[in-house]
Amino acid sequence: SEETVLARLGDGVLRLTLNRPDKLNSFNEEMHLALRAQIERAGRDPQVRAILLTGAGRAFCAGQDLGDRDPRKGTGAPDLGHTLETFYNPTLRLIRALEKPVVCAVNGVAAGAGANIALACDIVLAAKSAKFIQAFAKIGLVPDAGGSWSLPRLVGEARAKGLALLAEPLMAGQAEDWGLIWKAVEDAELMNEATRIATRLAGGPTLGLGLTKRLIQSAAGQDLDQQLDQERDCQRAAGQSADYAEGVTAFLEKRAPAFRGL
Ligand code: T3D
Repeated sequence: SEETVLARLGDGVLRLTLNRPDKLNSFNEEMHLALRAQIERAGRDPQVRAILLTGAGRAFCAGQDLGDRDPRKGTGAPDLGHTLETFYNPTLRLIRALEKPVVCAVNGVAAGAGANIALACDIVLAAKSAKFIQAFAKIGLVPDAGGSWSLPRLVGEARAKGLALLAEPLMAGQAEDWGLIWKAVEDAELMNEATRIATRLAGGPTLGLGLTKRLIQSAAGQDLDQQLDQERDCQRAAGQSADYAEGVTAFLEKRAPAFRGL
């Protein structure tokens, strides 16, 4: 059968494409496991220095494949707590814990868990025609895939509640204005721009970038003293990297640094 996640490694960037376009790249179990395996590989493989996540066809991802949840099949109410714990939550945790940048190119509609997986990524670009929909309320569910956590942090409680309770589409441009995502770009430019950013990150000081990601993510859960302690520890580690020595040397020699991710 066709691969549910296409993976291609080049220039240090692992490009992952959700690939169930007929179902708007909605998640079935196979796609969950394929995506998870690729993110785990990214963590292990030193050749991978950034991830670029996108979708095939006209959508980014429509969240859970509701065909796999058809109540008319008479199998009784599913245990969605179990499916979150088994499928969505591990992927969310992996994206956040990966000490390498994850760029998301939202090429079309991102709905339900599809929207929230995009929002878990480190740099989110979206095509201007793309929209974000917290679709859960339309079918009686709650925001998942980290959405109830990331939305209020990204846009504040008023907008988070508006998005989650009303489940109306938010266009990419508005998402940028609200600080939900990094940038909305012209549709025709999306993949060029996302590739440019991911390639630049992949050529960066990977250890320092990974520690930077960790620090920014820690901030909301810590007070200033704790954060200062963590900055001290991370800076100590960064200061021992070969890329730091290269960065300073290149500066003093007035040339571009050649980071190796070490
Ligand atoms: O279950 C658990 O494990 C708990 C976890 C839940 C996480 C979740 O994500 S819950 C939320 C699930 N997602 C949704 O509720 C979104 C459903 N989809 C839509 O609302 C719309 O499709 C979109 C707004 C995303 C796009 O609308 P539009 O008009 O551009 O396209 P369309 O015509 O609705 O969809 C095109 C096809 O994709 C269509 O199939 P067809 O008629 O061509 O055979 C449609 O049924 C299919 N499709 C779209 N989304 C899903 C889907 N098929 C299965 N599951 C989907 N989520």
